[in-house]
Amino acid sequence: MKIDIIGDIHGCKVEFIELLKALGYISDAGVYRHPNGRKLGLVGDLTDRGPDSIGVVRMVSQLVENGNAYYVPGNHCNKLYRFLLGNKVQQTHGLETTVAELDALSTKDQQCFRTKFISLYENAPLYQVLDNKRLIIAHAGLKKEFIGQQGNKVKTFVLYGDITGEFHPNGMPIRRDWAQSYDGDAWIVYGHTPVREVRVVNKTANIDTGAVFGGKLSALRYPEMETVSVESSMPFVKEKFRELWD
Ligand SMILES: [Mn+2]
Repeated sequence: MKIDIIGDIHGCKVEFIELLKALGYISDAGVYRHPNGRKLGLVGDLTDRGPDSIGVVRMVSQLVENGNAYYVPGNHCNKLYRFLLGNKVQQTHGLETTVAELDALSTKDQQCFRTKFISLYENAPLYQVLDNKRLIIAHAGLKKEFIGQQGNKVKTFVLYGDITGEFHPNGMPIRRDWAQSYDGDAWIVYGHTPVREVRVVNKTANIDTGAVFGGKLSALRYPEMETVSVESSMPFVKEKFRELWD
């Protein structure tokens, strides 16, 4: 199978469309598809912080419904889902921007968005195993021993990464670099932790190049393992890129 896996979009709809075009996707009245039948893989965190979270969800929802995309949820998707269910969640870390977009919609459009997103989220697996188990997409990655497993430990890992429960002095959660010890046969393609360039370690690829923090929106073309990126129009936020910490 041929698939273009795209990292965390976070409401950057303009960059998303530009990347789809750069990858050769064509729009038929706003519905994107690839003339050679390539599929999209979306590793979650569609919303929050960027300018058009609702527009990105609408596009992805349609792509998944038409069978042109595989989607797995990220931690921001999980939080928006809990918000839409009516749970008490803190409107911070970018959720406040998505909620502001929602508040600006008519009641009917709010209901429509809610139904769409809940359906997208509930129909998504924690991670997708593709191409005869040769490729896995998961928001924050997956350890070899979790492949084929479900449950809360796996859910926490795919949503938040290999966290310790401790924090850096700047308030960011400590995340272990699980990719360094990954020795599985399947490629694990993931996002969640912004890096300046797509980072390949063992058979893992971090494709979150920080679009919403002024980096790039990137796609990894599988099986070619080529990267295609577009520059972000957002202001650069140096402290969001761990490799740039002093
Ligand atoms: Mn994330």
